[in-house]
Amino acid sequence: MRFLHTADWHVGRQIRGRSRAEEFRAALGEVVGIAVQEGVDAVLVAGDVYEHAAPTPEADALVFEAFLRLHEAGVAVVAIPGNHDSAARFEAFAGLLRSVGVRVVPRVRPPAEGGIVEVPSRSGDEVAEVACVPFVPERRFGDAAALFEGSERWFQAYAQGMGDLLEALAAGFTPGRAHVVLAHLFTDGALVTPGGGERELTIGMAYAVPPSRLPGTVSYLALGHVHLPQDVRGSPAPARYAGSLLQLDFGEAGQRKSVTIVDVAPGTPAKVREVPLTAGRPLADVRGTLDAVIARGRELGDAYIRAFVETDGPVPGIADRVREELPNALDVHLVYERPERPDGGREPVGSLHPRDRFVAYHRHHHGADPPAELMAAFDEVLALELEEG
Ligand SMILES: [Mn+2]
Repeated sequence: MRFLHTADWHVGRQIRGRSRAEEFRAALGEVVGIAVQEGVDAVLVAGDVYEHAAPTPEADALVFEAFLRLHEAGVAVVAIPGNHDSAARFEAFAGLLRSVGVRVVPRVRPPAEGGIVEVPSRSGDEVAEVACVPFVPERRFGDAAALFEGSERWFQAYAQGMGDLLEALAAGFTPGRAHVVLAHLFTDGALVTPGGGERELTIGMAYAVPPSRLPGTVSYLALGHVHLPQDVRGSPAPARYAGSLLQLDFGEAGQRKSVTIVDVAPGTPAKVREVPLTAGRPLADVRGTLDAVIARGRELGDAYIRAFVETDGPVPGIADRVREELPNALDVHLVYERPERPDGGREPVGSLHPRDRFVAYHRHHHGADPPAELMAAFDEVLALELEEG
């Protein structure tokens, strides 16, 4: 049987306040087109369908349109919520969506209680099984006692718990059928950017499952959560992050997006193939003098641009100038030598209090401390934020 594996749609995401609805419409249209052209039996959506837990009607319309078009083409869908989605909302829609061939598994369930979904082939003579692991919030794995045992222990408990959960689900498969796992989770060592780098090591990501704990008896693991399309290194069975539909932010600038076509058969590892997506507008970093940035920006057509303009010091109005010339320039930063700190070191931004981090941010981007009224507004927002926890 053949599946199309996609993930991390994040429908409803904007960029610097600009709508990307048309790009989502085009990219989802591309996904439907590939599913039809490849003659897949089902599309697997590995979570983060929406950007927000309470999506706008516009985002809903885009997702429902894609589901409906797949249904009309005779392609089934299996979908799970990611950390951006509301499981409760998915639960509310599950029955309705089922009537258009979309199987939603909103929460982790034992195999016999809906945790494993049967997917018949379009020809009707085969059935594959898809074990579903929606995103499990980290806090669910930390009971009160774990809170007092230090964070390392807690992360280990998460990895252990997720490993056990995957094993228990895999044990529920019916022998003689093709077995697939559909999960929204982070695996140890996944690359957030093509070269890896410091973004790999943010706090949330310590809640990772070691690839060696993924079940080795399945044909394929269709994963979501990491936006760079990639195979999972060190997994005992073929496993892959399909990646997002669009370059969602400048951290994903230049990334090639794709869907994965997966051929599965009982008892054998899947054959996996990447099909590129081209619908979204590219995101690009442009660096140089004012003239060079403008010239390069013009060459980039409809790409969203983050500009780094090299100057000798602060130049009032230069950002407006760049935006006038390049309507797609979303961020404009000035790059010039800052006076060194007395101790000659760089500011360890990651370890500072939010207030100090904001000051460091402002100094970095504007070459000066924030004005008093801005600081007062920041304090007000910070106080609210702390109150809400
Ligand atoms: Mn995501």
